[in-house]
Amino acid sequence: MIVQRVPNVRYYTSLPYSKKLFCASEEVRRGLEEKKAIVALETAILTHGLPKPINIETQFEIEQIVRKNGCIPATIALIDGQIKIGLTHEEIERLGSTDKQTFKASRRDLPYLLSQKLTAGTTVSSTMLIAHRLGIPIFATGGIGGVHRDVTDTFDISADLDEFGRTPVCVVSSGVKSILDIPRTLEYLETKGVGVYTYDTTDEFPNFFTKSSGYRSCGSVKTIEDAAQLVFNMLELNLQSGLLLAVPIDEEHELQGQMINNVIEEALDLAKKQNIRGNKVTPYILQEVRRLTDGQSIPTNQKLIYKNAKVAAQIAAALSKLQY
Ligand code: PSU
Ligand code: MN
Repeated sequence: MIVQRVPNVRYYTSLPYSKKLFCASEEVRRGLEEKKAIVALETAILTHGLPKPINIETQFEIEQIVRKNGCIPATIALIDGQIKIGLTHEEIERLGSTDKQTFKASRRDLPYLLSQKLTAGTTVSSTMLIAHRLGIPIFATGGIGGVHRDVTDTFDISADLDEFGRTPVCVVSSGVKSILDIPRTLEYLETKGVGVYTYDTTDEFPNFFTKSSGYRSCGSVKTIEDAAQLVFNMLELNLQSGLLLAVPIDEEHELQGQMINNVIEEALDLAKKQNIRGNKVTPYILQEVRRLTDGQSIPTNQKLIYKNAKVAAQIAAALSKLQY
């Protein structure tokens, strides 16, 4: 049966978006016109999540994986006051190697950073928003932001979560970072009407550095075809809210559970003592986790992103076959 297209499902339309502020690479532009499979990628991992020069290598590898699986990578960042979609190697190197602290662009920061002609890595919230403006419904990353464990004192809830509530993009990630409060994050997503599914044989919600958190997602998605159908339905229903597809890390790359939990506790404690606030919290904790694990968290972080990129690309390829 042919389902009637919903006219305002953005994926199907070539959108009018500000040519002044948005600049897609030739490859992405052509991909969009020809309705090729595209995977959006964020750059806050590059500017704030991983240390130099591993961050740059990792970004190149993620793009390679997306290509190998038949899709176009659309890496998104703010460069000199423009939103770039599809970066050159030079732009990735520049973003990943600037010495002075590069900006971290969340949804709220976009108008200001653009007005000041600045350069910034985009977080999950701003990357979702930009991907959606262009009609790209699949986005791969490591972990999304969420409700912080000390939320009752700090009110720290990532803007990523509200973005899921209002932007129809499927984010493929290893769940939320385990530095966060997982049950509260899941509750918050439920309130926002966001479906959370595990790409595995069970509905166990992953724990970023390890496979299981002890909490459950809304269900399990066992095949790429099912995942593509899920995204297709999100678009056809014109839900105007997103989906989180959580992909657990492969067992051979997991970190040891007790060790990583202790390290996270210590990093959180340090952040509190140093009075780290606002958008500095997540980068600070990730950096301390790296230091306290003697860098052991890095290969795990890379491996999970690579797996997410592969799964996202396979879903995007399958989704492009469902569209007509
Ligand atoms: N996951 C990682 N590393 C990161 C991030 C997520 O493994 O650097 C970034 C993402 O870009 C996410 C952001 O959107 O951290 C969340 O920041 P905050 O908690 O300040 O909202
Ligand atoms: Mn925050």
